[in-house]
Amino acid sequence: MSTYDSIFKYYIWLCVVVVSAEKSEVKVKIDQLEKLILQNNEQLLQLEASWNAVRSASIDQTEAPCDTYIKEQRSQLSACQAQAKATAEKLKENEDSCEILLYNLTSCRVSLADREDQAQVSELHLQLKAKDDEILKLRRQSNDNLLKLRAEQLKLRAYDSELEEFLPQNCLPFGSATGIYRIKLPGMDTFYVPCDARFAGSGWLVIQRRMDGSVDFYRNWTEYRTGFGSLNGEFFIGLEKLHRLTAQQPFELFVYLEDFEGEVRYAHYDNFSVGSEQSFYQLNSLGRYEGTAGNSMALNVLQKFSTADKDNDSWQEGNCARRYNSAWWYASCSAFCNPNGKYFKKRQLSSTTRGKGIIWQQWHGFEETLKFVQLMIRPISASV
Ligand SMILES: *[C@@H]1O[C@H](CO)[C@@H](O)[C@H](O)[C@H]1NC(C)=O
Ligand SMILES: *[C@@H]1O[C@H](CO)[C@@H](O)[C@H](O)[C@H]1NC(C)=O
Ligand SMILES: *[C@@H]1O[C@H](CO)[C@@H](O)[C@H](O)[C@H]1NC(C)=O
Ligand SMILES: *[C@@H]1O[C@H](CO)[C@@H](O)[C@H](O)[C@H]1NC(C)=O
Ligand SMILES: [Ca+2]
Repeated sequence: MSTYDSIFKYYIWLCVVVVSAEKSEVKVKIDQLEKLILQNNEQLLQLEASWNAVRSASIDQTEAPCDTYIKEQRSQLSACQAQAKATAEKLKENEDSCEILLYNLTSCRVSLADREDQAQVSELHLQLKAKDDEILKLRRQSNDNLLKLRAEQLKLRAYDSELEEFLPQNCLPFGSATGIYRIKLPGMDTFYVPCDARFAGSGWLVIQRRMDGSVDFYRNWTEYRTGFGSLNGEFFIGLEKLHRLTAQQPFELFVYLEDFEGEVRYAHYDNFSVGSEQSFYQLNSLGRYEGTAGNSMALNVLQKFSTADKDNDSWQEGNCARRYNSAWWYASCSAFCNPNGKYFKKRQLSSTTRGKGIIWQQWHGFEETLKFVQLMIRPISASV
């Protein structure tokens, strides 16, 4: 009897851990089992009682004829034994079904645990989904921000181009600063120019410089129109820019010269202006000369610009630009200057290179070349 009790205890303990639905199902089965076992108990008790009754009866009837009596008792006993056997079989059946129930309960628990895992997994799925949503939201936000940024960049560019209109038109506003600055002329993109306050006061805009021979100045019309070289070193600003600059307002020109002995001289003109490409960038005016190097540009006034591929000089027989490896407002080549000539690293020229170097005829003639040249311009109002 006590083994079944402990089985029931175990069942009850198991039932506690099972979810309510399964719990009630199991409880019904347990109730049925309980009833069965109670019935068995009663039957067993009855058997015991009737066995005891038979035993006392047999003791009471010792005087009855023994043989028949014993026979009767034996058949009764075997009937009892059969009944006991049947009862034992029933109990065994119950035991088996209890085992099955136990097994089912265990698998029930296992599947419950599985479901718990699944719940955890689906919880993770939910969390993942939430993260995905968050990422999507962030992506949208960052896209929005990108669009906003682009809009701001466009605005900035618009402001920039508005600001460009307020950029200086020459080096005057940069005062005594020496450096490379951005300027803006009407109808033209902004561009950079060197401003130089070292040689002749402040506000000078450098338009040409020779200093070491690092840049080839024997170039064609297109290149002289556009300009070339390095703003930090040797360069030519370009005829179109020269025209646009000097068409705006009157400019003065300062030619700074240095020879190989380190001597410095200058030529200053007070009304420098260059015509448009239609006039072949004619040197419209120079104004009055003043200086220490001599007026070697005098004959260039009202001359067109000439390059090796565009002969606009007044020399009928040939091209001065080709003859002197250069490009300039040549007249008939003689009595001139040649700031764009070939750079020689020594002063003295030979008979074959005569006039082909950086010449300032009124100072060193045709046979000697210069070490450093810088042409600069400045609005006339500044010199007052
Ligand atoms: C045990 O589970 C099996 C299959 O799930 C079922 O067929 C059987 O009836 C169950 N037995 C009991 C005693 O609950
Ligand atoms: C001018 O020179 C540049 C550089 O050498 C060259 O690319 C261009 O074709 C030349 N232009 C003409 C018109 O010869
Ligand atoms: C400067 O030269 C231009 C011609 O290019 C002339 O019209 C102007 O009057 C000159 N200015 C002065 C101050 O001489
Ligand atoms: C300038 O040079 C070009 C090209 O060589 C030529 O066609 C034109 O006639 C010249 N103009 C003058 C005024 O010399
Ligand atoms: Ca010619």
